[in-house]
Amino acid sequence: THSPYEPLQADTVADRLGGLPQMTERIGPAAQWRVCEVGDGNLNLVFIVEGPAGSVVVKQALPYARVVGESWPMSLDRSFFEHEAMLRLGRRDPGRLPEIYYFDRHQAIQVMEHLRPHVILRKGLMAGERYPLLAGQLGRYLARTLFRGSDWAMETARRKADLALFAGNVELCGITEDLFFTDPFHDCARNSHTPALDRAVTAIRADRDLKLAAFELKARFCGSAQTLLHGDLHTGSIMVCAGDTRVIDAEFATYGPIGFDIGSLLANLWMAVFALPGLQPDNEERRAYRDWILDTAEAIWNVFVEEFTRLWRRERTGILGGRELFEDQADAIGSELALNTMIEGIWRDAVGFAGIEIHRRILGLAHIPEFETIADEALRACCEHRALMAGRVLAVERGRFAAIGQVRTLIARLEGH
Ligand code: SR1
Ligand code: MG
Repeated sequence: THSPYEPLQADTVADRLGGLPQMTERIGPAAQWRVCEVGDGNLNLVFIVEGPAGSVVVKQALPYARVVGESWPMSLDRSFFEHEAMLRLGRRDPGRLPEIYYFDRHQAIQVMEHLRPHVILRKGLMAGERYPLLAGQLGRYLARTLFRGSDWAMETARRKADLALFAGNVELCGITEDLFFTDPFHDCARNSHTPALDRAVTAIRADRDLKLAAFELKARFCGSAQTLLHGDLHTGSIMVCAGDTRVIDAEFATYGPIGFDIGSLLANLWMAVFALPGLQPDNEERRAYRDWILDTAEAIWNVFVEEFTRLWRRERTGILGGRELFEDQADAIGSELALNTMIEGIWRDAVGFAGIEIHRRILGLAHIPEFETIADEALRACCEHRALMAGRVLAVERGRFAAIGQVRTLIARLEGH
């Protein structure tokens, strides 16, 4: 008895949603709403709805990929998985996601908190803004959500139920499998790249070691259901202001390796550094900003390790709690050895996934504005090529980065290239 799915338009939002108490109680009567479509992502419609008493965000999935058009149909179910993931991630790190006020599965509509004065982190970084709380809040977000969705924290029944639930997000998981790990490394019709990179691209597609690394990392992504991932944690999925950081857009949520979200995020920070010569003049200020981004990436990882360690010591109550193995015998050393092995594996994965994320953002379907807005093609190609060289080392030699400071050394070496 549901009315058939219909995409919202700015001038139909009041008619369609004006009867919802979740809206009117929060922002006032529909007759006084002002509605503006602001979505600039690859997939969905996003409206800001302002009333006399406040404002909310309305997000609706389209039955196709917005970035391509109706020729790429896409299931509305992603909205259901996004909603389920947002609820879980929000519970695992309270306050770090927008509050969700309403969800309509059939119309694929979510109504949520309008974050103000937040901006998309990617835009803030392109504008040269600094966010003092960013690293701490994101490092803890990563540790809490990734630990608390895993076998270390969840008991068997809930964990298996969630694994089965999110296994249903097949369509978006399949997009990640293809767009990250396969498309960039062969001549796929969905790909595009800066023409001046033609020779580098030919070399990449003949690079057996790199393709082997992509293959191994794809196998890791598909076969290692360590935790519930956000699944698309780039700087466009984070909103920030001076005092707050929020994570949005969890529609690619899936069970996967802990290092995936971490690597995606770090890669986008490192790409922001490689894009700087195309976005700002070369001066002291730019060099200081570059250092701030690299410091932020390092601090995110360091805070992640610190918080993950705290959770490991205090909250290990799940299937892999291991208390019988270690604590019953007061084997604190065994427990710490297990933790260290885990963190080393997470880091190795994160480094490798970062290398893959860099490739797919320069060679695949979904590019990033840091590079795309560099009008001078030769300069853009130079920035992208340096990032690709870093990405190759990260993916192929992911086992040789003993500490995150070594990535900084790699970046510095390539900046002089
Ligand atoms: C067709 S979807 C392309 C990309 O946009 C999303 O934001 C994800 O990053 C996805 O890979
Ligand atoms: Mg998104």
